[in-house]
Amino acid sequence: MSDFEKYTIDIAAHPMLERAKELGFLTTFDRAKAQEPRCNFGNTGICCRICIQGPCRILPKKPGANKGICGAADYTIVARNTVRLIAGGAAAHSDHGRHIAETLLHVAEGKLKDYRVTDVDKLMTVAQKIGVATEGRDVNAIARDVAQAALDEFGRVSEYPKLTWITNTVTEGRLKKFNETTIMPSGINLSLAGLLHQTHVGNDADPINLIFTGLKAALCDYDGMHLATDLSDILFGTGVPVVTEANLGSIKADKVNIALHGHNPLLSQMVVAAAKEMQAEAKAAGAAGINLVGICCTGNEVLMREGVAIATNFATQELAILTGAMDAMVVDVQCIMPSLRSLAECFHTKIVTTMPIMKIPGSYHYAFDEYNALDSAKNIIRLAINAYKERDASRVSIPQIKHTVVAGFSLESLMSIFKNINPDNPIRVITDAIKAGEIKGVALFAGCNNLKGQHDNNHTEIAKGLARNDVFLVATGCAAQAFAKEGLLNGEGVAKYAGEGLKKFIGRLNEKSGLTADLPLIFHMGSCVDNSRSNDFQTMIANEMGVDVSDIPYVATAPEAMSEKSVAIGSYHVAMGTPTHVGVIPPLTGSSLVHEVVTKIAEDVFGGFFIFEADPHKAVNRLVEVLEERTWKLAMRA
Ligand code: MSK
Repeated sequence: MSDFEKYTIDIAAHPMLERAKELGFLTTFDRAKAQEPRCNFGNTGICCRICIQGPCRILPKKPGANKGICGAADYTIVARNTVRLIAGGAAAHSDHGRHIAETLLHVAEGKLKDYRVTDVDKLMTVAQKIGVATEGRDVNAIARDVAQAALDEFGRVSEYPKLTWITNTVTEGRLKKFNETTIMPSGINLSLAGLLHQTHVGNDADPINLIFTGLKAALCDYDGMHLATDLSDILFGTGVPVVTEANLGSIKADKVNIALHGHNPLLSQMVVAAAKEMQAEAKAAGAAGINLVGICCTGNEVLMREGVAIATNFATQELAILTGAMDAMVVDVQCIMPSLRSLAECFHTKIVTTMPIMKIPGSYHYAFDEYNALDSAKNIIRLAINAYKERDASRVSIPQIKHTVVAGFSLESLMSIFKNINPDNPIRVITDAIKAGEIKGVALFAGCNNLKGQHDNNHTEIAKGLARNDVFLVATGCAAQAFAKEGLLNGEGVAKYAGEGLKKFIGRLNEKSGLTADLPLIFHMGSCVDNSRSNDFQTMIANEMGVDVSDIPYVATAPEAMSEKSVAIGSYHVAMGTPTHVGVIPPLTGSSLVHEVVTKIAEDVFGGFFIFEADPHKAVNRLVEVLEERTWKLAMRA
């Protein structure tokens, strides 16, 4: 096996890695290798850098060095480091949500000419859910109140009222649990600032108290994500099934190629709209038109709503430039490698940063202006068209590898398929299949790529293993993109990998789906923030079964977790009562106490717990075991 094959299972990536080698460019795969061996203190979470007397590294058997200079024990250091990761993730997701809420408010106030409320039905549903009056009111007045309710989530400084989105979207049982355990937040900013205060040097040394504060921050993550999903749907429409394609073969040699990368759909939606208007300009420059492709979660946002193809996911973002055909890469926030800029110098590619909090020295910065959003998008497309004119055709080398993708499964679109089978109570389509033993339950795939393992391998191996075991699969983020690139998001995936029960179940959905394409093996629910769609799915299943979410056979897995956001997502899933697998051993093994709490004791309190297992086959066995245990317990109750 060549080094490239060891790096990634994505065969489209291999020739691009070869090309990088020829150019002498060290990709993220090379940089990951160069970081080995990792420092064991950092790797196990017992390196404390909270104050600048440090770093303090814990040597458990060495008197004096078995604690930090301040006296902090391993469990304090590990707990503090972990909850600070959660705070970072929750801040990123919720700030993304705040930006969308601010935009919706300005739309409702008539200040923005290029945006509008696209999905009025979703606006009404969200308004009713959070207690905003709708009867006889103007759409913009309702939108203003919904946006204001979202913005109020951030600035509240007293402990009451509690966060609106959590209060109105989880089961009664969960709400009671969050209140009893005092992890129910009232204000997002308040909770995150409180956490940073609590973890300051000389503050909280109690790992359990710290973990509970971490869970409170994780619930802020949930709240920010949920409102981001809801308000994005209101502004841009709720995803419906789309057929498109994925992998580097979606980049077109004869077109102006623009990659949309990051997370926030505010600008990328405008680029999609502008591209439709500017095809003639591209043709005048000698191209066959404009081709948009997505990377990371901005890619997932425009895939869900516009059917834009997926070029690749997090770990292979550099490779899109190595095709020599990428004219511009437009980035917004989160998961964007700073290395893109130096790689772009080897080609004609323009890297365009757009947000005030995400700049890369030497790249083009086109400040995103929501007041002139469409014009901002057009300026960026013009930059790409001009770059296309500089493209050296002899340096274009696009791996002709791509797969058909059937995606766009918002919960609404999934329910409309279920409705064709059971018009009176669509959710019973899945609860009946679980009760009948046709499927063993549901698994959510979330999260990133992590080069501590072979790129995309954990995602695909675990998905195939669970599918063979008749588990219904939903996915978001870079996990969903791994599946798209590997051909698992189409009907062929069902034929190849689904067990008999799952095949029968999806077959039944196919008969009544009303779609021209066959349904996929795994249902792509959207971007990272759209994990909230999966949480709503869980809540619906639990309510229909008459139990709490902690009792239903529903698991989550982040096979290649990497970002702080993935730590926050995993943590709130545990608080939601979900057994949550992580395929990378996180930096907390330095404290057996913290490790025990999150993998075992958490189950006694919340019903959810972490499973840390790097081997994909062992992970499948464990997840199936957990699902079977829950199904058995449910049957015993009946
Ligand atoms: S982009 S957070 S690498 S899923 Fe959402 Fe992918 Fe993880 Fe970023």
